[in-house]
Formats: sequence, C-alpha cells, structure tokens
Amino acid sequence: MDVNKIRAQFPILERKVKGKDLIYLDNTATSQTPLRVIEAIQHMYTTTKANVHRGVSSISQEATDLQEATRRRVAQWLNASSEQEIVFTRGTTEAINLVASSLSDSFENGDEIILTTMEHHANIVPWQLIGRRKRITLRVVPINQRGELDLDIYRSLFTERTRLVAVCHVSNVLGTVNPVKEMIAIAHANGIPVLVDGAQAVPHIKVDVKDLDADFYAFSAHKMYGPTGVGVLYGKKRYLEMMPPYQGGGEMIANVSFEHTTFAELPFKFEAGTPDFVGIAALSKALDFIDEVGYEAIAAHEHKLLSYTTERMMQIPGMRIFGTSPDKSAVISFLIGNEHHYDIGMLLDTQGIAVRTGHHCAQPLMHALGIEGTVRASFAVYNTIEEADKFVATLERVASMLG
Ligand code: 7TS
Repeated sequence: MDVNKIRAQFPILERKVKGKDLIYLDNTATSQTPLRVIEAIQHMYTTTKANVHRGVSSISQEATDLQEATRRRVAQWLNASSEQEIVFTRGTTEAINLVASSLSDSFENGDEIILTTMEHHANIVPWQLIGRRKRITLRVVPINQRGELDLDIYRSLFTERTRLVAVCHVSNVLGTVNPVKEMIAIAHANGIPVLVDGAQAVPHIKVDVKDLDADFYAFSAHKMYGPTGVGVLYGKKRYLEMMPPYQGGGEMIANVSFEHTTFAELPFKFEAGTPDFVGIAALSKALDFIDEVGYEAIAAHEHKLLSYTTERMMQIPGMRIFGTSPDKSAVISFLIGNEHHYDIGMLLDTQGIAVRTGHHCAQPLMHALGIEGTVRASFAVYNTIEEADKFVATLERVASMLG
C-alpha cells in the first residue's frame, strides 16, 4: 500500500491549520472524503439532480438508477440476501431510532433490552425513549480492565423478559472489537434478535451480515470515506416485513386515502420523504475506494500506526490509555496525569493536530471508567508514521509544559 498515493486522493489533507500541516486524527468522529466521492456529488448536482422514484423523465430515471445501484452494491458488500434488506437512513443514529421506534409497538411493560457499558448514546437513548410509553429495563454488560466485555455476565443477563440485544461492533472510545458473532450466537440460542451498531466497524473491518448472523446492522457513510447525511440499516427481511413504518410521508405508501393507508414494499416502507439520493449515489464511490485499497491493507496499515503510536505514547510520564484489548481498532483514548482533556486537545490544535476531547457521547462508559472525558486520537488509512511522530512529539512537549 502506497500511503502517499492514497493521501493524494484526499484534497483536505493539503490544508494548513494555524500555519501547520493538518494532521487529522479525529477519524472516529468523521473520516475525510476522497476526490472520487466529492466528484460524484458534483457530477450529480451538475447533471442528474431529479427526484428519485417519481418521474417519467429521463433524468429522474437516471437518478433513481444511481440510487438503486448503490442499494444493490451495499447489499452485495454486506453479503445481505437481498437489496430489500437495505434501508437508507440519515446515519447510524437514525437507523437505530428506526428500529427502536418500530419495534417498540411489540414491547410490553417489564420487557428488557441488553446493552453494553461501552455504547454510544445513539445506542442508549433511543431505547430509553421507548420508556416514555412502556416500562423497559436496560440490562448492561460490564467491561474489564482492558475495556473488554464480560461474556459470562452477558450470558447471565438473559431472562424470559429479554426482547433484544443492542451492541456496538467496535467501541468509539476504547477501540475494542467486540466478539459480536459469538454474542449473536448466544442471543439466538436464547431466541433473541441482535442489533449491531457498526458505525466504527465498517471503516476498518470487512462485515458479512450472514456470517455474523446479525438481525440488524447499522452504520454511517461519513465515517467510511463517504458523504455526510447517509446511513444504512440492514435488517433481516422477516423482521423488516413485520415491523411497522417509522415515519410517514411520500414514497413509503402503496395507497393513501383519508380513511386508510397501505404501505409500500420493502425497503421503501421505511424511506419516507426525499432521501439524500445524491449522497447515496456517492456512497458507492466510497465503497469503490475501500475495495480498491482492500480491508487487509487498511487493517495492516492502521494496526502499524496503532501499535507504533501506543508504544511511543507509553514512554510519556503520566500517560493513561483507556482501552488496551489486543483486539482493538486504531483508536487511542488517553489522559496525561490529571490534566484536563480539553487543555491537551487545545494545545495539540495549535500544532494543526485535530483530535477529539470530552465524553465522546459515551457518558455511561466515562462513569464506569471514573473519568469525565479523554483525549482521543483515531487513525484512518491515509495517516502516516510521520504524523504519528509529530503527534507524539507534540504530546511530549504538552506533557512537560503542563508539568
Ligand atoms: N455509534 C457509534 C459507535 C458511534 O461512534 C457514533 C458516532 C454513532 C453511533 C452515531 O453516528 P452518527 O453518524 O449517526 O452520528 N461517533 C462519534 C464519535 O465517536 N465522535 O463523534 C461521533
């Protein structure tokens, strides 16, 4: 893999911040976008902007074809059984809200959902919102010192009231890659379906929903070199067919009268209103990019960055790294002594180094770790060892400045 050839495809990497070369280490929040995705968006706005599934016009047909070709592509890419199992949403958050809202009709007071300590708020709050209508108990799988789930406790959480397991594939704070295939098998042995939040997995790991046997799998395009405003919900057809629509509006109906409405076939039943068809079409170019580089090369490069940077960071006095599982993606959450995460992030920014600080939308995890927040550096395929060196050298200076 030639990282310079990859970098050349990302125009933003040429910009300066505070007079320094941008070093972008906030890929967990959103990754950068290769030129082919940007060009696909521009091409569609300049040649093919017509609303999808509506028109007799040639350009509406072309726009529809581009959207539906992406749906087929995503279905193949995930190894889904059919493109009817691919619902386009605004992102992971909306995909999880869709499932929570739609499934909630079938929940009863006293039902239970199993989550984990390391969930993003997007995989906690939608389940709590059901609680406005029904009394639902969240049962939470704890983590060990390395930031890994305790599977023995997980096994013990199933009761006759369990209705669903919702778990992240990869933690956005700890980087832990959870054994979701095993967790799904355990849930299925108990007769329970599983929703996997794959937001932090798809940029780094080849996902095969059949091999995992996931019932629902959610992710966002913008974290995997794609455009903002587009997400995917994969759902097994037998579940999606049973579930009522999430939102009402145009294009999700078969027939509407003031007395009665019947709904469209899958997946359109779940896609009310005009979708981000430009972004959806451009998502296929992000998949092209990932396929071209290849997951093996992406993983090898990112793991090299992760182990090299971690090793160098550990030399800094007072360094505390949160999340040390051997099965970890390239995310490093840390603190130095008792220094405030925000101060460290600010000082890194003065050198053009973009990281994220704070609770990372995972406040229950922060409580479990006994902290308020961390600094988080996260890598993508275009990051380099030179950038890692500059990052660590800056951290060394920050550490000695802060004393
Ligand atoms: N789930 C996980 C595991 C995430 O990391 C995120 C976003 C989401 C869901 C929500 O994704 P969205 O595209 O719908 O917003 N995580 C982060 C983050 O770690 N920093 O900024 C956003």
